[in-house]
Amino acid sequence: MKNEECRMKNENYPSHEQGEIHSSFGSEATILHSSFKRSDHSSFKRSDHSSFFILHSSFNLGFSACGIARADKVDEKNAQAFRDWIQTGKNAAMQYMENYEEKRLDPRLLLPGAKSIIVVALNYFPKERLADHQLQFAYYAYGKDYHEVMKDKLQQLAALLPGEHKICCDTVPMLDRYWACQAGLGWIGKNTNLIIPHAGSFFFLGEIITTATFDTYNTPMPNHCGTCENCLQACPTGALSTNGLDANRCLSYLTIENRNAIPQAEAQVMGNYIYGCDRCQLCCPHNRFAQATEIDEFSPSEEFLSMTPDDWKNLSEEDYRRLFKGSAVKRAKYAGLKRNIDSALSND
Ligand code: B12
Ligand code: SF4
Ligand code: SF4
Repeated sequence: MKNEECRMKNENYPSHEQGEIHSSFGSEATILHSSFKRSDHSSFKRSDHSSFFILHSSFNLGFSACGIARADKVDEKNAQAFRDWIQTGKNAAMQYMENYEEKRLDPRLLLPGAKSIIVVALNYFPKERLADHQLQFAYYAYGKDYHEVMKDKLQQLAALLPGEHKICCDTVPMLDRYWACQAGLGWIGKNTNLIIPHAGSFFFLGEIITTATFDTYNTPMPNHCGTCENCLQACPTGALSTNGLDANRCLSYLTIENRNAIPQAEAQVMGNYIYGCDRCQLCCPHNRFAQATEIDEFSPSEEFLSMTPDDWKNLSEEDYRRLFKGSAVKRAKYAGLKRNIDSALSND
């Protein structure tokens, strides 16, 4: 029933033509489809203030969506929501989230003279996936570390801009999803992820803060979650509520960022996920639009795809280093991944 309601919502999306930039949300969205062929754009000329030039260039670099917001303070409602999240300890032990609050809530403090924020999305939905009987990794961790891939592409995009700029992908205190909303890329779902219409949420976000100004800016779009609550129900730990996410209970936090034992209550319901968790995205009806990424760096290796529970159980530090060379999985460290494997296998 819930799914049905979402589907009906989807049918209310404005229609769009194949082979065109999806701009049917007007200034709300600047979303690129794979049907928009790279070769079609050779005639576009560079212009320092053309948002379309940036859009076209971002597509050629492999980004799936791009929008531009005016650089400004985070609005008071969202700034307060962020402060409340910290004050109520929902950031668990991620103390870095408490740092640089002033800059996080006003990106103009990150780059003097900042006028615009270009936000891009990079698809990571994998072509090949682990089979259901295998131990699971969140899709975002299948391939190479996204920070490197994103940084490299953002640098190429930024090289086309006049003036000063600052590149951001996780390493800078920014509210990525807030800015993606402001730049019209999508809406923030009840699972707290940024959802792109007709594409879903399996996207990384990145930004360029720039002193450049543009001829067109994007604006936020309405939320299309409707009455759906699939993600709230699918979360095995109750980490999600209509007030957002409590990292203390989130398996993504507990299996990646957390350096202590996984609390018993959460360990018992982690199922076969040993790194991150995608349950609140996999159940989302908007992710039925997900299409496999064309970014080669995000493809999993043969060795990774063929790992059996026994292979994971016997994983040596050397195996770990080989399997996850250049991968974001290094964040959990060998000891963290071993902890997760032991926890998941003890549930069998
Ligand atoms: C800390 C962090 C985590 C923590 C906490 C997650 C959380 N929900 O806050 C943990 C470790 C749990 C985590 C998990 C995951 N993460 Co993470 N994480 C971050 C990080 C570094 C900061 C997020 C943050 O600021 N949280 C604080 C809360 C309060 O902020 P917020 O959720 O963004 O909410 C604000 C806005 O959304 C705004 N808002 C709410 N509604 C609306 C509506 C409108 C119209 C507007 C304008 C704003 C708005 O209000 C809030 C307060 O300001 C970001 C990178 C970054 N710098 O932003 C990546 C990031 C959010 N993570 C990402 C990913 C991929 C994941 C996982 C999917 C990985 C996985 N599979 O295991 C999970 C998803 C879990 C989930 N349901 O959120 C991506 C998300 C991409 C996307 N499409 O949304 C990001 C953006 C990294 C990136 N650069 O791509 N993550
Ligand atoms: S990532 Fe998993 S544990 Fe965290 S909120 Fe989503 S479903 Fe719940
Ligand atoms: S984010 Fe949650 S509530 Fe929104 S459509 Fe997806 S599953 Fe439903």
